[in-house]
Amino acid sequence: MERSLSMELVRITEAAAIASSKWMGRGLKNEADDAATTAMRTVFDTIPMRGVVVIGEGEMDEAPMLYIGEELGTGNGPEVDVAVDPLEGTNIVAAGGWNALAVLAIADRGNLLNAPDMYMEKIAVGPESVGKIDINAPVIDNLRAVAKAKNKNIEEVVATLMDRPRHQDIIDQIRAAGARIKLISDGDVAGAINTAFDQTGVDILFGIGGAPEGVIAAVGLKCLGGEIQGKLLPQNEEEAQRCIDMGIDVSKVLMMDDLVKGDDAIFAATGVTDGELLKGVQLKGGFAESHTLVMRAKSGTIRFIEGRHSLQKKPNLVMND
Ligand code: VTB
Repeated sequence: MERSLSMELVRITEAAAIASSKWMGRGLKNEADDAATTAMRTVFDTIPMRGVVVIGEGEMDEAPMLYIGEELGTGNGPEVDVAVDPLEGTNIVAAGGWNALAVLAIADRGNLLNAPDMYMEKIAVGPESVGKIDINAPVIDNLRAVAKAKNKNIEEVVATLMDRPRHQDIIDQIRAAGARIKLISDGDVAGAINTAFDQTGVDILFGIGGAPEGVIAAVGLKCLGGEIQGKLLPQNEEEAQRCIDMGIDVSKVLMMDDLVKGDDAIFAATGVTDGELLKGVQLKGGFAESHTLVMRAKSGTIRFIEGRHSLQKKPNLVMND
């Protein structure tokens, strides 16, 4: 896969983030999502690649979503799997909260797990703790392992997880272990990626979120040399059957290479609202400023890119009501 595709992905997530940022705090999550999706698709179709969406937002008849099986790109260039979440955190944008991202990952064709849209239990850590965690182990063991790997006391370790009643048991176990917690309202892709950056102050992600988000986070953590483990959690017969049809044994822990094979993969995320790692889009005087993280697993290069975009010259980024 050409490394120049990294910059093309930046253009795509920047466009999606800018378009959706207009909806920040307006209580209209679908509008924010549509704006991101439309912008993402428009820019995608100018990029030289033969992409197929393997992780998207729905089935074909649910347009305008970027649907699973949709072909993206000009139809020339490398054959890639595409995982998209045009707006990771629609509720966040609607409320003007923290850590909404426009996010995208690509890998060589066939290398991303075609994760069904169901829940996944996850545990994720940054590079120091790789190989030390086990999703099947008690919470306290994982906290101790991370503390040791990062040369911290357990009281200094910060776990992050989404604020959900289903996580109460994990929260209780973290508290009993003496570690600290950062609850997030939504957005466990950011939660997982943040574990690989000291400045975010989080060491480990626990909890149950979307499986597609788990695969996207896995690409990011592969680029960062971190680790995520996942277990699919079908909620009913139909979901259980879907896993069987896909040949996935739900009792099996999905490790990094099950989620994303090999290392020819690229991850890009642009902040829509402010987060610990990326600032959100700032709109001022006819310009939009964007903050993007782009990474390539093969080279391990991590770049933070700041963009300044003239909305006059890029009218397609300006959404009309
Ligand atoms: C999860 C999580 C996402 O939405 O899918 C969540 O992975 C939905 O969870 O990052 P609930 O069913 O508990 O609301 C996000 O937070 C945002 O898309």
